[in-house]
Amino acid sequence: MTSKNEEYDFKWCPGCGDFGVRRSLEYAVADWITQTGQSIENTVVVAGIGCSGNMVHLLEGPQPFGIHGIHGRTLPISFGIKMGRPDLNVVIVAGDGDFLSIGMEHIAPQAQRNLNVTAIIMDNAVYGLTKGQSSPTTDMGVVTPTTPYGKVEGALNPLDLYLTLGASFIASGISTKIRPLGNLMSQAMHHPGFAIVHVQSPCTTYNDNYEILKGNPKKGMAPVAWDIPAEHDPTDRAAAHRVIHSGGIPLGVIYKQENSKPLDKRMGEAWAKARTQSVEQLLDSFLFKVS
Ligand SMILES: Cc1ncc(C[n+]2csc(CCOP(=O)(O)OP(=O)(O)O)c2C)c(N)n1
Ligand code: SF4
Repeated sequence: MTSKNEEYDFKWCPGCGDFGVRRSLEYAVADWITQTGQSIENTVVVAGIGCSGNMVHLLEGPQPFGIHGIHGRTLPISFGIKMGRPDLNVVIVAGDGDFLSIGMEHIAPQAQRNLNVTAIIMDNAVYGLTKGQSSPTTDMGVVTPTTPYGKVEGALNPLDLYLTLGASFIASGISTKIRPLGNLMSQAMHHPGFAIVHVQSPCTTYNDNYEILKGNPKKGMAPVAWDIPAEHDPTDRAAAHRVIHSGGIPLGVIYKQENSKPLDKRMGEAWAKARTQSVEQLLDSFLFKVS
């Protein structure tokens, strides 16, 4: 994709949080181009399946490359891209259903590899595209089409999961704070390693939780989302753990591993050690020799 597909007829519902996330991503990609001097074609957006994944078709302005693959497989696709072209700025856009349910098994290996990509996860706590079924982040007890008597499982804490699995950069944002969210995405793109920006992006049709997140003083409702204080040291893993377990939704950079070495660097070092062999030597090494 190098030009916007005008014939693509998918539209987000009015007020969908993904509009804000898109704007933030456009700012972050523009910043990336200014700061690195790379062309827009050096950025590749790898999309999951869901309303959120449709972002790859709905970006405004200059277009990066884009891949709309299969449900839950943004990470393996990104892994393939980075193995072939480690120089590309790979950005994943996916929903909580795509990334944390069907796609969950891929997070641990890529975190351990420290794959150098940025994953932007739009969390609306439902499967939006398929009409509001419960997702891993839906709270226990919530009634959805797949949980008509209330969800019986607990809700996953994605930030805790990312920290446990070894992601080397973890940030949390909200779709209503467009510039701060764009700034988190920029930091994630510049981080050398596996960076996740987990975004609260409400679904106005199936789970409109804007008021819960932002609060409503007229109704005496305190916001659930809160800004991480400036004193927080994101390189301190124990402090990151405390932030995640402080309750509510912390907003800002939670964790950033110091001296993070991405997979492409490690691979380069391994290749440098590898012995070069001629075709004859290689074939010879497979021969079964009888002495
Ligand atoms: C293998 C496979 N299983 C199921 C589906 C159906 N499906 C499409 S999108 C989706 C969930 C989307 O939820 P989420 O990732 O949270 O994105 P949202 O639509 O909420 O942005 C599902 C289950 C599919 N497309 N492919
Ligand atoms: S169904 Fe929900 S997530 Fe999907 S476009 Fe509409 S508001 Fe957004």
